[in-house]
Formats: sequence, C-alpha cells, structure tokens
Amino acid sequence: MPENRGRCRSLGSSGSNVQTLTFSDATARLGCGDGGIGLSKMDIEPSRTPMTLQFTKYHGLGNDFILIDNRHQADPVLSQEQAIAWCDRNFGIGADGVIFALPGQNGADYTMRIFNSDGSEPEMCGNGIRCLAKFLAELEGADRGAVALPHTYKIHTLGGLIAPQLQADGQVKVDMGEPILLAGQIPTTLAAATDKVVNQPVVVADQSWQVTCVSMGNPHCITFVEDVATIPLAELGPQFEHQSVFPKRINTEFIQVVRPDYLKMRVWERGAGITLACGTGACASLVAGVLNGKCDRHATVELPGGSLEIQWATDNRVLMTGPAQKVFTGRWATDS
Ligand code: ZDP
Repeated sequence: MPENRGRCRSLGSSGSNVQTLTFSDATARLGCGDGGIGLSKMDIEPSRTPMTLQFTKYHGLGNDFILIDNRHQADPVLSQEQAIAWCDRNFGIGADGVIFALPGQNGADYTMRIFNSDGSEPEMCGNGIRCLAKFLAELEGADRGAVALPHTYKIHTLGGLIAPQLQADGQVKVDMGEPILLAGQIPTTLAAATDKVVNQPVVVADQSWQVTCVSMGNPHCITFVEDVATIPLAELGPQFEHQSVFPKRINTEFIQVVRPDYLKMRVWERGAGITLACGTGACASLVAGVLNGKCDRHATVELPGGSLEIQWATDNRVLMTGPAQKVFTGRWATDS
C-alpha cells in the first residue's frame, strides 16, 4: 500500500508493514518530543492527540524548501530519514530540501542546517538562505512591522558565516562570502591540493569535459557549453555527481554564455537531482566564467526557475540577489 511505504520510510524501517508503536515508544524513537511525526492514528493510543509538526513551504525561483522553526533546540527536530519522507513529492510534502532555523552560534543571529531530499547534509544553500531570511523575519513579526528594512541577518552555516539582507523591494541580497578555489578544499583530486581547477579535462560518460571547480561552501563543477538546452542533464548529472575525482560528490552546472553579462544555467544538484535553480551554483558559475575570461564580474544568471543577479566584488566576496517566496504553511500529520 503506498501509504504504508511513505510511513515506513519516515520511520526508517525497511519492512513493508505498518509498525505498531505506543505513543511513548514512538516519541522516544523519533526523538522529537511533542513534535513527533510520521505515525498514523492507528499507530498511537486512540485517546492521544495525533502528533503533528508545523512547517512552512518556500521557494527561491522554484528551488523549493520546507522551513522548520527549530529555534528552541540546537539539533534538528527531524532525522535525515524523516527529511527524505517529507521531501517526497508523492508520499510527502514535496521539496528539494528541509531547512532548519536553529539558535545562533559563534556570534551569529541564527544557524541554518539543511538536508537534501536524499537525506544528505550540504554545507550551504544559496536559494535556501534567502528563504530562511524571509522565514525568520516572519517569525520575528515582520507583518506587524517588527523588522525594519533593509535588515541583515548573520547566519552560521557549515560553510561559514553568511549574511542575507532583506531589502525593501522584497528581494534578498546575500553576501555569500569568498569562493574557494583550491582543489584540496573544494574538494576534488583533479589537481594538486593547492592548485586551482580551471578548464581541466575530466572523463564522464566516456566523454572528456573541460571543467572548472569552485566551492561556495558546497562543491560545484562547471562546464561551459554552446547550448544548455541540448545537454542530457538527467543522464550526465548523476555520473558527474559520483565521479571518483569528487570525494564529497559534486553539484554540476552547465553554462551557456549568452553575453558577458548574461549566463544561462542548468543544474544537477548533489543529493537533489535536477532543480529549477541553485543559488550557490549560480555564484560558482559566475566565478568560473570570470576565471575562464568568459564573463563580467557582474552578470545575470538565468535558471529554469528565473534569474539571479550575481556579482563577484573586488573584495573577493560574492553577492547574490534574488527572490524568495512563501507558498503555504501546514502540519505534518500522517493520519490525515
Ligand atoms: O550542495 C548540495 O548538496 C546542494 N544540493 C545544496 C543545495 C544548494 C541549493 N540549491 C542552492 O541554492 O545553493 C539550495
């Protein structure tokens, strides 16, 4: 039964039958206190309130995320298994990832953690951090005028301190920090650890590609092509992602330089597959374009879901400007 499959995935069970748990068993196993999830009414004592957990759905140019208010505790309220179930577009809410708004650390206002739709945890997420900034403003009462614009948040991520700024026109401008160019730090074995990877050959799907690698906290491999529309992304993407020269796997971008100030991009994301947009990917691609002498330091990057403005400033920091849109709020409840 499809319902059972969804439920069992969220419980991390490999069996095909619904598991019968008491409320306290379930709470302990799921580790989310009163926010426990993933159980049907049948699974808990009938007199108890069904367990639900609130979420808000956002997207940045169609790169969509489930946002969770996790400010009360330092650990995400969902396991990576549960994130997989929530992101499932048929058996769950549907999203490219789950983002947790956690208490700040190292002097930051908040901490962001993200799980990809395959449950893996990336270091950073450009579209996601724009969504997070809007979500935080909402939690802080922006609709009552409690957040004066422009407003900048300092967000701790596994990729370092990132600063999204909410602007008066509704766009979010993010200081994405400095790009990481050394092979050992990206990481890739395509060059010596302290060398850059600019226009280097790599064999994928029995073909040699000239690639440039850049990390924006998370790793990206960029290939310039004549026409992005002709690239068989679903076929090539996973083969780039799992090429052994990328020990932490890789996000893969194909870029068409329409003009030096206008790039077209298609992306295969590590842990999420084809997405409509990728903020860190757009930043990495502009940096790669500059390193290859193909584009200006300030350009529009057109993605299938819309466009981002990217600038590699003279202080070596990359600035990304784009939208983030709330779509709906809901409660996860498998009994409904
Ligand atoms: O590095 C990775 O594993 C990515 N899948 C993380 C998500 C990146 C994202 N698409 C972005 O906009 O930077 C959210």
